[in-house]
Amino acid sequence: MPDTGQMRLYTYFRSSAAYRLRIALNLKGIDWQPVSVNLAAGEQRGSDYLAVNVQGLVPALEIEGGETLAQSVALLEYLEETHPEPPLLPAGAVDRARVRAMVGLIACDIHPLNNLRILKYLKDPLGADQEAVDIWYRRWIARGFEALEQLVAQYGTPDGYCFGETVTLADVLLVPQVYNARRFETDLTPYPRLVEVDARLQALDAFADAVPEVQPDAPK
Ligand SMILES: N[C@@H](CCC(=O)N[C@@H](CS)C(=O)NCC(=O)O)C(=O)O
Repeated sequence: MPDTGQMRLYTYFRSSAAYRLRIALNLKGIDWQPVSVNLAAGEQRGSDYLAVNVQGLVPALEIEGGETLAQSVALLEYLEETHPEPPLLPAGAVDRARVRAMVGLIACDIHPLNNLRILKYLKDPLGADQEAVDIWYRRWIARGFEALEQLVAQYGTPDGYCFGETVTLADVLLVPQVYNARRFETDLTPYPRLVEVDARLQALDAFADAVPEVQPDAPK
């Protein structure tokens, strides 16, 4: 594509990994444009998209200058380094590690187990029915959220977010994961702090504008 100096996000309205990037791009006030990859139609496995991201996963981000990068957490870190305002990591090394631990809890220990290709594989060839897949899905959210609830109780503040008083990368990952949890009817009553922080975040424009249902590729 010609270089317009604008970032392009390869996204799908329902992809929670792409949702993270939509939030971060909005928070940082970056001018970006969506390029839709229809995961339900399998476009991520087509040769056009594989030329963009060899893994066949969204998101991918075409940066100013035309290079394309992949992996949502690497992309979030890239944005943090190149567009430091507003910061999405705290100042001290220990605090940054704590926020990154929350990010890892979601990005490494919940999300990959519940990805579309994993759910499909559970059904075929492994033979799980939809009920078993739903149980699997909710189990890994519950294991992660039980721990995250405690971390947010420890490091969040009563009127703040996952970590302290300002929005961090932990919040950028929390909201899409709570969205997924609700979509699969996970019981969230054991995680009152996560629900509270999620509601506070959703009231912010950067988060509201990133919601799957308001994306141009969402079904009308
Ligand atoms: N670790 C990757 C995961 C990306 C990922 O799993 N993306 C999902 C959507 S949320 C996807 O493209 N799935 C397509 C598929 O499973 O075929 C990241 O954080 O970017």
